[in-house]
Amino acid sequence: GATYDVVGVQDKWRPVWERLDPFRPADDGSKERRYALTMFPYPSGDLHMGHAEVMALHDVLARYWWQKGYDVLNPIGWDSFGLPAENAAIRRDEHPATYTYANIETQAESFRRYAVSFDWSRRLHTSDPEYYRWTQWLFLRFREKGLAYRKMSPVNWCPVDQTVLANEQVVQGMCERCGAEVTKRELSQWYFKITDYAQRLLDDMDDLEGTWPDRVLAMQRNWIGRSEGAHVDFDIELAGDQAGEKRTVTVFTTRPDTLYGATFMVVAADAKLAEEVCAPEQRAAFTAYRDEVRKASDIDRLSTERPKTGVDLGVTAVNPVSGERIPVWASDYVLADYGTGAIMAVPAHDQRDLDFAREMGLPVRRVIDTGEDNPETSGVATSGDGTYVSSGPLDGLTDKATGIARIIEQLEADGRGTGTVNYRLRDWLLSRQRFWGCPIPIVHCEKCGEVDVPDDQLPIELPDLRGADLKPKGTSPLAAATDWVETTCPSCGGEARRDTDTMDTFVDSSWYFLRYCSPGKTDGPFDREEVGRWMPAAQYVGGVEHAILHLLYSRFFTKVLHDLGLVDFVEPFAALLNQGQVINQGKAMSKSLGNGVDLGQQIDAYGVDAVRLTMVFAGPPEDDIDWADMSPQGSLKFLQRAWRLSGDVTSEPGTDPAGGDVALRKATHKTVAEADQLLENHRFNVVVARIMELVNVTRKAIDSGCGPADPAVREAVETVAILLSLVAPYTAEEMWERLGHEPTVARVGWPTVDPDLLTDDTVTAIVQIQGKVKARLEVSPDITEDELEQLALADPAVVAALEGKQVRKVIVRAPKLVNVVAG
Ligand code: ANZ
Ligand code: ZN
Repeated sequence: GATYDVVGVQDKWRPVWERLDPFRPADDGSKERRYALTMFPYPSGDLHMGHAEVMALHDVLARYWWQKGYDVLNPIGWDSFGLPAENAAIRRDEHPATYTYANIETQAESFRRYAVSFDWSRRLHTSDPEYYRWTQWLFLRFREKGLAYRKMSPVNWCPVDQTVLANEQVVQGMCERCGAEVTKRELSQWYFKITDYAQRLLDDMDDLEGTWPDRVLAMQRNWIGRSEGAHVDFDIELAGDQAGEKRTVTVFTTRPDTLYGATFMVVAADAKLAEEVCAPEQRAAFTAYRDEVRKASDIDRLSTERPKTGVDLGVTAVNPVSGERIPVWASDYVLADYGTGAIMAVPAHDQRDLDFAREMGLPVRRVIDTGEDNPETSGVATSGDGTYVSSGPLDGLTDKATGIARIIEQLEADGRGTGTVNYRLRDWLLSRQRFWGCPIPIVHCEKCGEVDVPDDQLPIELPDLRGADLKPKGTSPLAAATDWVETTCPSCGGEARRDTDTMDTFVDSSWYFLRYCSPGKTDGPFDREEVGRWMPAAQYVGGVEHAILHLLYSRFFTKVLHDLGLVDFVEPFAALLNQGQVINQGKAMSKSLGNGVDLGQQIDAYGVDAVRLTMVFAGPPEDDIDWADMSPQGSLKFLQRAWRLSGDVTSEPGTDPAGGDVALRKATHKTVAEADQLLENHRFNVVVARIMELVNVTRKAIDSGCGPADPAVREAVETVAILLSLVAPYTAEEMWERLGHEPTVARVGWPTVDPDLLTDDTVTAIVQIQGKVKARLEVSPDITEDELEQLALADPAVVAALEGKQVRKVIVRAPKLVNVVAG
């Protein structure tokens, strides 16, 4: 018979779909709305297997929602600013814009061929001036709220990319992008005050429980890092020409109840404080030490493995509850930008303090007796519960919570401290010394300082710089565009200079999902009402690598926009699905391993539908897919089998299925009902398995059952086409046409399930005698009570059990239970 031409059907249907444009939401309120959002791509190269997977999974859901009768918003755009494109452009000696927009066209073409059900009319690129105009506008609104500010501080610096990095972009002390070891630099940079939102970012996660992966919620909680504890004030008695003076230093501790065990204080070596309190005779040693420390990464510094180093600052601090005098040291294991940058060291109950004490010969005093060996001799700090000792008023207590509460009470009464909450989260450093990003809309004026660019002068467009050297040199390439940099101050009209840094691209991606709701809006970033109709997005699909970067930033943006009165909700994404990775031979695909799989080649060999089907069928969406274990060839064979069914149907379109073969009808209706449940629970792979089963049952019915003219066959094959439209749109459309219908099958609607056809053929009835199960009978679900009683009493096992007994009573609950009372 005819063979199925995979490539031919792709060329045939693409133009038809482009003409029909079937995936534009009506947005008129006639149907319930659903926003299907997928993480937009970076335009660095063509699409790869990872994109193919996420798009296949995402599209199952979007197409399912269309079939279910929702009004679906499924937009696409490009996260088109950023380092990867800029670096690639430098390597190729091209302008980043040339490279970026060429890649976008390539990717867009690939997405269309891959037949993702996007609404192309909403397409956006974050590097378009009409988009970044509003990124700049939002920055200015943040600034008005005091949520965007500039400060001088030591920042993460990537020596290869020659730019600063956010904390979130430093992974194990390395640059997230290039892997270089990150160092510190003292620079004046722009920040977003995400720390103001730490508690709300935590609290609102309760609403995401169950619809976001636990893993992502745990990572965000950990990143925000809430610690309850206390601020405790110690007075430092200064030395040298400051002798006789006191300086109050506050420490952050999670264990104020161990205050009587504090035997020394440690100040971060790179904090200003260390330099300020250092005694003159220790200054030389201190300065040498600090310069060494500046080179190390935070991860190394916090490691318990690392040998402890430090310098005695030559001054003493006074314990606020005991009056005891303790030495003050500087060390690198205390971080300058966590807590207050100073700690009270309790070596008996904190291992890092104990290691330091032993290294430096400082005293150790146990204040909680846990029954374990004394840390002073064992070298092992104890952190568990026990009885307070050598702790003044706490002595004899055994409850930690009470101990903490009592000390905080006392500190607060004496004005020497307060209970407090500390967060690990730092403000979001957003300036980058690179060209290909959104310019920061600020002008620096000698007289007026930092001046906002007025809204009506936005966008501040990037200077062309075509032909200029964009290689990173540690200052922004924008600084070289003299004509662009030199401007007039919007406030006083005098000479001024533009800010030459650009924004982190995570700023661009923190609000793109809002812009999709109001494409082309020219008098604002988005329309509050339009956004309110679609948001929060019903489902966001994307990689877990964004757990603490993009997903945290987007949540923060949404909350700020809420507080600015620009949106009515506080969380952007109601549900989140993290797909697994596509790997090959058990390993992540990489150039060096030579195990990369080329998506284009796979599509050329097996067709789009087989690749999509393979991705969906591989397993639960969250699991990794090892391409080496997959069989796109097998997927293609299945699609051919399904397609062949559509050529065998001999009844006319519109034939009433009633009266058709009941067994086949039942199989069809059961498949639809199950698929519904499975799709709601994201068990897409099982849906494919069910479609395969239905194809097999239908093939049997045609060849050796009711035959191709039976109306149940048409019903079954049409159902296969509709279900397949979620996964294999080309094959489904081709089948639909062969069945005598007009395109497009993607919008015909979900098949109606007849509940009468969902009943099983038999049910299991249980026969009990005196409450004990004696027999199980397979009976018709419509069996009458009399029939069931007769069947039960005739069953051999029941007859045997009743031998010699008299049946006193029979209770029948058809079709499931017969209870016999005998004696
Ligand atoms: C005394 C103490 C006794 C502590 C004890 C712990 C156990 P988390 O939970 O991570 O917030 N610390 C405070 N600021 C620090 C800094 N800038 N660099 C390094 N360590 C710092 O940890 C809080 C605890 O880490 C604080 O409580 C402090 O040590 C230390 F048995 O104070 B603790
Ligand atoms: Zn001015």
